[in-house]
Amino acid sequence: MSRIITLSEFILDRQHEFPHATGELSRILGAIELASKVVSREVNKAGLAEDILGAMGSENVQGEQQQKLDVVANELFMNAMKGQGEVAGVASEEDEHYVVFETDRAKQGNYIVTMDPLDGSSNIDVNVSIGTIFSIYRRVSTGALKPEDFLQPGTAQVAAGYVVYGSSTMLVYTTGHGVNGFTLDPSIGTFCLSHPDMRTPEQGKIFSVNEGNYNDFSEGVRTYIDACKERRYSARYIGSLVADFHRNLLKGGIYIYPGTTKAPQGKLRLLYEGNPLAFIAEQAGGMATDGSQRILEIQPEQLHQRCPLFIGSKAMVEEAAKA
Ligand code: P6P
Repeated sequence: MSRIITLSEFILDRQHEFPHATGELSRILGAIELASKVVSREVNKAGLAEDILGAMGSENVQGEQQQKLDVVANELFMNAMKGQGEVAGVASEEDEHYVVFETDRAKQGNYIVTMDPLDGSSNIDVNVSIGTIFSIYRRVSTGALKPEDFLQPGTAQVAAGYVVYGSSTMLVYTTGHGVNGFTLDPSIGTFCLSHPDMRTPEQGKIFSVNEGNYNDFSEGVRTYIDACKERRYSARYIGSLVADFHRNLLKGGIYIYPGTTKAPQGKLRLLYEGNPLAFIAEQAGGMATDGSQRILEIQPEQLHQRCPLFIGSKAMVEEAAKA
């Protein structure tokens, strides 16, 4: 039996990959790991726990029905970030404005985090996999946090990752030196290295798109979808970005959430969905564009701005963009 490598051990082993490695980033990733374990426990008992399922009866900044677990997950990640002091503030899908941490230590923090604490949460009640997505940046301003600390292009990310709460709970992340996947062993409460140096196939045979919107897509997108069908590719779309992205990353495929006539910028958010997954896709040999430009090079103007997303196997993203 090969030696178990835990996430904590892996992070420390790779610390040398950072200039001026002082353990700050390791501590942030450690805090995300801890919060992910707690969210995994809550998600996995959701069907049984009293009063944890369903909608809160409130809406988030997106105007979307907040699920109770959305709020729980947001609080868990926020508290984890606040508690360890390297993070000065967090921009979350669940909060209209970025949250500034007021502890003395956090005020000295060199990093900010953007996150979608529980993406696809409307799937919780029907037991479909959901996920957490995060990006980590060094702050660029001095003194009090400013919008420019959060409105950095994706190329400035120092780390990014996602957690998929599925048949198993996996944490997948990159720091710009490849992509590695860790599976939670609930019997010991530890994420263990299960997918070292993940690479996504150059070409795949899976396409993930909500074809219910087909008639609102551009001619180019419709042409590409038709080509996928002509080639008898598999249509796989479960309405949960992290789960669709993770499957395509492993097997090869493309996920498309394009702009439509009604929503030219599509539905997904640049700061905490597009950028972190684009960083991972590129680090695994894949590609991510908005249909014309590299996601990571988009200069954000607003915290919750949307972007069309074409992401996955390089050859497929390139072809879709040319269609
Ligand atoms: P639609 C979930 O709300 C989400 O943000 C992604 O996880 C998912 O891929 C997409 O939206 C589903 O959106 O419009 O196809 O239902």
